[in-house]
Amino acid sequence: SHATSYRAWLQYTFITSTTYREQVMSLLKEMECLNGSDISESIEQEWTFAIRKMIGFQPAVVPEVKGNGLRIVYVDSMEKEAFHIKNEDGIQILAGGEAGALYAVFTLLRHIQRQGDLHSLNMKEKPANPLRIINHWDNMDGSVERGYAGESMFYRDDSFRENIVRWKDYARLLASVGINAVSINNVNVHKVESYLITERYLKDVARVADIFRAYGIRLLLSINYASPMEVGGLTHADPLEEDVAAFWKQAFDDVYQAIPDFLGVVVKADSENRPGPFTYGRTHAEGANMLADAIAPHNGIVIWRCFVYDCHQDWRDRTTDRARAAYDHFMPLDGAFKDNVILQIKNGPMDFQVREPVSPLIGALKQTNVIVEFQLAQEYLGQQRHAVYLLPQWKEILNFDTGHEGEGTFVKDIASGKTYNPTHSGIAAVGNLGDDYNWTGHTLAQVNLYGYGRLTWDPTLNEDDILSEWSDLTFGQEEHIQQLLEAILLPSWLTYERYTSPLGIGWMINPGHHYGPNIDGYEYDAWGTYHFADRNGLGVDRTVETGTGYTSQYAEQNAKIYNDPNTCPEELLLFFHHMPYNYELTSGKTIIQHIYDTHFEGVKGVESMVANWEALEGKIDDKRFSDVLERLKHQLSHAIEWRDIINTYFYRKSGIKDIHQRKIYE
Ligand code: GCW
Repeated sequence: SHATSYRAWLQYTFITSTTYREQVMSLLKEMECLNGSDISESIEQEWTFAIRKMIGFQPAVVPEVKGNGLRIVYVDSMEKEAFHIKNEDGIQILAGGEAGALYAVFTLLRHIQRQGDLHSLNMKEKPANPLRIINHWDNMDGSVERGYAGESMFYRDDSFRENIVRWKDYARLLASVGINAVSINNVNVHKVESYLITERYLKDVARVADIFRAYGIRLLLSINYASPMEVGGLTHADPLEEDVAAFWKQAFDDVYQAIPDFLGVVVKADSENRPGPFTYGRTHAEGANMLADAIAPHNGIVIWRCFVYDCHQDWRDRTTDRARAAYDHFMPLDGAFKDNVILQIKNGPMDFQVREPVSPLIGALKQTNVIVEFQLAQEYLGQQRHAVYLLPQWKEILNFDTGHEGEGTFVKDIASGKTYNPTHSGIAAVGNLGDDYNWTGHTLAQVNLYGYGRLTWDPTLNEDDILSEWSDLTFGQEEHIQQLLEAILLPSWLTYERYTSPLGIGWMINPGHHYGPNIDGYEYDAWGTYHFADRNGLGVDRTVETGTGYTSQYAEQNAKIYNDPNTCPEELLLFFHHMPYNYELTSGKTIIQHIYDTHFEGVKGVESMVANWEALEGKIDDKRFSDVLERLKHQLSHAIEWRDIINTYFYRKSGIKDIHQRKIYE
């Protein structure tokens, strides 16, 4: 009974329409075989397996398709990952390379599962983003940092697991939505993981790479900046010293010896107490460029994360602003990084909160390769116990106009490379997977992985269409099911926002594990995440005149809008301004009344999620039905906890009553 959950959106459910099946049988009874490479084998396997399951016959793989059948033709003039599926003298896939053909096959299978028309086929696609990455935060002891779906699927007890089938199924899931790169260890690289780039583990890493390679996915490893000392036995890790450079050169030679198409490394340096070039008085550029030079002979890349801020702040100090940090650190280095270095920037300036403005670094860096980082793991969004469909949030971010090259400088075009034409660019996301039977803990969290892939492939897809695709593929093509899932998931991000922290303020969660409400949990802590609520109001003053000046990091137009509470988008009002409780919003409500109202509404929202899910009983398999129901019920009780704690807290602070006299505990 775990199998349906495990198959996620690759169910390949038997199609009951005889007419449609007969059509597929006649048009696609054979497939012309390919050249026998790893990817070719995957293509043939995926195609024949899925057709057999959906249609009930096994298409023959033949040297030459004579009549009707599927033919794959490689076209030199097309880009490697691009394809064109058409019905002209039979169904043909034109592709720029094997990866393109693989993506085409998955696209066609999706089309067939949804009983799409096969006569007028004409699908011409190529990915918008060159790099479409999942970052795992897996540790070799088997734990996953911010993992909410069981243990690591890669490691246990400081060794690689014998998990070939699962790795392959994972690769299939990823390739089916166009992901082309994966890093398999936590960016916080501890002692044991530092040895992943050495003989001790390279054979195992290569085994994973082999499996992924057959699905067009390239491997990345996170590295420890102090490895020259911890692994190499040197006394320092100064990037400008020759012995350090030599250590890395040798390390990369070894890695490429084992994995010739290794993509590169991910580095978290001088961030949250991790080692980095600062120790030696070197800049991020000096630190990254040394690695870039060492890996360049193998055409590797260095992905350097920008999550750098003062994590030993003093809450008494109102001038230091964590939100400013990434821009302050990296903006002066624009243009100083080598061509094979890419800066990976979190979508917001803080840390994956339910609502943040877009990071001001995105768009501002014009001469530097950039990757935008999202988080599929719902660290601050209910940890995959709450159902939150993340696509609406990502769409908003990707469609944000940074204004750096005039009107219309959208985040999605910066990520895709369209705006500045960099050597490398794309999108990465922290994964939400583990070894749970359903991959993502919450079965509905599968939609975020699916949607992430689809959106990085084509950021112009909208969240509704992605959701209906996913729902058809995952739960069957029934309108009623789809409508209920839409009712549950489309508003779920806003619902989550309503019952948690208001108007862009963020945080208000329990320190450490980050689950559940704790309004003052971080208020007097060192992490720079404050709300500054007092008896008159709350919010962080980030204006130029009286605050931290953060607003000035945006292009002029945005800076102006954010700097003024009257023009600041209200959902971000408290991110940028400290405002009185009785300030009137455009809705005519005061801030305090808005807080009360949204918290009552948020709980109502979850109530209807539960009711809508209950209406699915008997329409989907019992296992998925009851597992999700259990989580939704937990979400409801937890939303009530959030509502009551937030409402009581602000009632006590402000002394202002709810005008509707609902129950607020005193
Ligand atoms: O979101 C924070 C997490 C840390 C994480 C860090 C990062 C891997 O709380 O657990 O460390 O971000 O992105 O590096």
